[in-house]
Amino acid sequence: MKSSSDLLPRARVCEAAHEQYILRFDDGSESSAVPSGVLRWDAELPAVGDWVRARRADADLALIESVEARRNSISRQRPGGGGEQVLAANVDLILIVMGLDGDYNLRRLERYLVLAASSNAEALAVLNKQDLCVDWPTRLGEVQGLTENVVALSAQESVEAIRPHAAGRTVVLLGSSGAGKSTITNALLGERRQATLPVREHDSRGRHTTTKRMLIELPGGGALIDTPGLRELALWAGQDSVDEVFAGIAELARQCRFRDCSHSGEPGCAVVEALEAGGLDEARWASYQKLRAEAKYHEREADQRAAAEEKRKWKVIHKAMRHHPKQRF
Ligand SMILES: Nc1nc2c(ncn2[C@@H]2O[C@H](COP(=O)(O)OP(=O)(O)O)[C@@H](O)[C@H]2O)c(=O)[nH]1
Ligand SMILES: [Mg+2]
Ligand SMILES: [Zn+2]
Repeated sequence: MKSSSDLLPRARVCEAAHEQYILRFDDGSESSAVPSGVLRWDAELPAVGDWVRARRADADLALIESVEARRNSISRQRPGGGGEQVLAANVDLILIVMGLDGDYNLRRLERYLVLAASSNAEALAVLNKQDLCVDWPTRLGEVQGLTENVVALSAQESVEAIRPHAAGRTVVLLGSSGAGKSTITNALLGERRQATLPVREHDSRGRHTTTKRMLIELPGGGALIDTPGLRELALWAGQDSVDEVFAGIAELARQCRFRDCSHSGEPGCAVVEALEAGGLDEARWASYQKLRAEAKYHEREADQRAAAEEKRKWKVIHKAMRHHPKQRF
């Protein structure tokens, strides 16, 4: 359906914080922006990566009137449990950046892979700081056991392994603070746009040099979204996304004798057999169960939330009908 806002200039959200936005218009100009009153009423506020229509209020302020339907979005559970937080919208590729120093953690990588699976964006694991890890081939092999899409590199030397994946696409960089996201961003841009800071020696942890999510256009098409490290990454994903990432394990668990096997000692349990035979890694199995339980909890919560929202909508409609009995809805 065409609406009047379709006639307004189109722009992409480059930054979003506390209802303050930076937009980049199709003509290349940039402007600060705030949501219009109508949009605020709509509740679904834009996120970085969204395409919007905006009215220029004056030389350096625009009013966002509408948000285009998202192709996809990357979301987590808002820290503190307040529902969905969209980290980025309309994303083609997620670079999961992990340092080959103390940052290296397969369990965290699995969590990111589930996040990617639930967003329907492609994921590429980037093992960075190859120069700091003599044993990097072993780690590369470990990660290849989780996903086929992985590259190992030193962002300080070359990011050419990433370039063909990023060309012409919207790419979001996720990973711990200090993993090298801003270094990769700068290298892909060919300029030092994002500030970077050394990590602490003893635990490889970075400081939050990048303080907000920010979309930056790539020369030759495409865009990068650099992000601060996420301290918390509670899943906004269903159990099917977990099964997608752990395809082999999900398949194995379906081979137990009893369909509702809890894998805790029933006869004919394919999981216990595989654990005993050494074909299934204990840590990976534990990780699967943990993420599966978290996703199940999320599904239940999302259902309750949807039911509450439905109820609220009908309440508003009934109220309006009482006040305007002649009006049709
Ligand atoms: N040795 C080494 N250090 C790197 C590499 N890539 C990034 N760093 C350093 O790691 C630190 C954190 O990088 P930064 O890009 O700010 O990480 P971010 O927090 O993920 O954006 C900086 O001091 C970078 O210079 C690499 O490939 N090798
Ligand atoms: Mg950074
Ligand atoms: Zn079983």
